[in-house]
Amino acid sequence: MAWASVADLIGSEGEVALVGVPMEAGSVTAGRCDLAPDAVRRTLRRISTYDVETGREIGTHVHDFGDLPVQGVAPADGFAQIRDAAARAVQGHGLTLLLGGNNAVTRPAAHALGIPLANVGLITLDAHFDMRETDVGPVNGNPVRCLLEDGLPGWNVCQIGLAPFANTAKMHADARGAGISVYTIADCRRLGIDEVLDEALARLAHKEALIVDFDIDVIDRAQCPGAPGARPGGMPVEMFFAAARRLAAEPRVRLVDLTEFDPSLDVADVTALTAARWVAEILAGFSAR
Ligand SMILES: [Mn+2]
Repeated sequence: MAWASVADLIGSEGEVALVGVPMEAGSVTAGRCDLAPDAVRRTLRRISTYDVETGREIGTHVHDFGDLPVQGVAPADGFAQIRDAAARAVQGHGLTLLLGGNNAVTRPAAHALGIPLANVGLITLDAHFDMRETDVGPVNGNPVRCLLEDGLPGWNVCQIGLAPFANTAKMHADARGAGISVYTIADCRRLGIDEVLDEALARLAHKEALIVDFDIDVIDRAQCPGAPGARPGGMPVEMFFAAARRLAAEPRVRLVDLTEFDPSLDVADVTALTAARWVAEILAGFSAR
């Protein structure tokens, strides 16, 4: 008997929305993150809907909006298109998954909720602050600084998984100065991801809606070769999965993105299978709402 795969849950209607955003332009190091939505959709065929650890099937169906035509489009030029497509998805669905593409997609994602940024909470799982300067315009290395400049209060931001020797003192100082809550990868190991998420969700308890940026480069590079920014010493992949499930179960989380997966760098489908399981974890979390 053929097994049911997560790919079977994806079609033209569902409680959850999926939008592919194959944007690559604006990456600090040019690559092929534009190939990621296709690679993830293909790999979902290899992910069963059954979770042996909980004894539950994923029952959530996914409305796939397809891919936006943003290949080769610079983040500044794709901003309104991504924001508006994500907004349409958010309106009719409890949760929207944006499949990047590079990390520049997080800025339009935050604008897609249709509420003032003052009421939006942003959680990032990312090795980086994404606080590069914005004088070059929006790129994959500065969505958080762009959003601060757009009016997102730093107090609304929790950044989880920052890696040593992968950021600058100025980015760190600016994040602290803006009031951003920062958890390094060592904090995640010391406290455990559940405690870190408890603290982050408590801090954002009064925000009307939350978005989560899952930059896959937060994961240890040995477990995530298909992410140009991943480094040795990063987040263990099981922590990443646990965070995905936990955050997707939180009803105020309205949108999650998965960014920085470059299939052209992948080895033995490690990162494709990780990204596809991330989708399963998100759906399992959502099913528990
Ligand atoms: Mn990032």
